[in-house]
Amino acid sequence: MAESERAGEGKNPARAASAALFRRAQEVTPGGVNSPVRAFRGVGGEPFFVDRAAGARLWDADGNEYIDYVLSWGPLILGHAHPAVIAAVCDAAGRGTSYGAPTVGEVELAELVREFFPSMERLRFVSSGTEATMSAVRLARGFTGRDMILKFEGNYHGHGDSFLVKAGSGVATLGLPNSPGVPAELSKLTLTAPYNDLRAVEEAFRAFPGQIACIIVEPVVGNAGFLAPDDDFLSGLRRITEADGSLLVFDEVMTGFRVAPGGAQELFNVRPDLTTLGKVIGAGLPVGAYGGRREIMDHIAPVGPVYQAGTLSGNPLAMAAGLAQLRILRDENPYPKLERRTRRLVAGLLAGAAELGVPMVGGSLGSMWGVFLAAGPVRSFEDAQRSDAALFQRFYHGALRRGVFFAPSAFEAGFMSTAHTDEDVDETIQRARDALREALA
Ligand code: HOZ
Repeated sequence: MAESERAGEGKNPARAASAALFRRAQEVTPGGVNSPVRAFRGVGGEPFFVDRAAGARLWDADGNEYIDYVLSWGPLILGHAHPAVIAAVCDAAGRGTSYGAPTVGEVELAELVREFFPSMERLRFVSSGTEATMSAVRLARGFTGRDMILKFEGNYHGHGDSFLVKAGSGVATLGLPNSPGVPAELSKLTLTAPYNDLRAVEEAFRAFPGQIACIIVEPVVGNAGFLAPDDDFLSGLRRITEADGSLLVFDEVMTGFRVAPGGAQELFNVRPDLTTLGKVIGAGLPVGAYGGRREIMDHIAPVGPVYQAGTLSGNPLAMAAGLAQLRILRDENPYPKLERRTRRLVAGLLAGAAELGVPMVGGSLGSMWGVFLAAGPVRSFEDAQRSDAALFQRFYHGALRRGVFFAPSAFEAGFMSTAHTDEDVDETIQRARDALREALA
């Protein structure tokens, strides 16, 4: 496509229907959204409202088309509305939407998840990633008899009370270091350390020996932008927790089935005590899971005394969707192709920035990726906060006007699906370069 034609794609698309919906939504919902990052406060302007999606694409209420790299914040590895997933959901729905009693789908999905994640010797389904992390931490506390936990700055583990201390994702996007409503006494039990800083972790364990129930970590961070662990970081956490009798919890809500089929624990060969997973095991339907060593999981009711329950846990529609997606991932192994395509995207974005003289760094693992408009290496949340927020906002809207939907915050990762083609990726690189050129002007 000629450059003059491409420039036309930068014109403001009509968004009257989205604007009207956003006005209506704000009358009934705080900020007009049901999850804060969606409100676009991280990039300014207003969100579009989605009408439908298929494969790698979304269409908004005004009919504008976007190549989607948010993918419902990760779970849609096969893209939107994959025929096998839709067929499985429709078939399950025809047999009832919820029973509050066990089904074969729960057993089959648990067995399949364990094939990918052997460290999850026993696992329990819940309804969201937040529920999974809250339950895992309760279990860690119940198992060890300790109250403190340690998390990392810029890591986000859902909106459970214990996690809203120096958290990433929407908490970072809105600049809310701690949330009112969380009792100070509870926040005091959450210690924090900079990501990739083993010395800080060692100091915390020296200060509170035998008192920290667990370390919970995004082994590859997706909620402060994309941050990869240093070579010795995850194995260092394993060593420190083991020495202290504390548990290591990998929050693989974002990384599970993404950075490798078996998540970061497979990629980095570190076996956590507990793992949490999210919507990916339901192909985007509301589901999560936590699991780990058998003797720890046996502390959960009804076997043990740590209580956790839910009517929608193991919901039959979510189980059916998850089984459809994970069976395809197991049988077709799209991972090498996904990884190559994700690398192609990041390399193209970096090359475009370099051509324009814009400092940008970035990377990917498997089909999870991210870039920062920053010069130096970005290894921590503090580094991530040094990226150029004003330029990111202009770049973001330029890309959106050109039909590319990146996450509306500098503190979120991007994703790739099997539905994205090389042509989609090349088109994205070109449009992003045009958006960056415009943002500089
Ligand atoms: N906090 C989520 C991403 N890390 C965003 C959830 C949403 O808005 O759907």
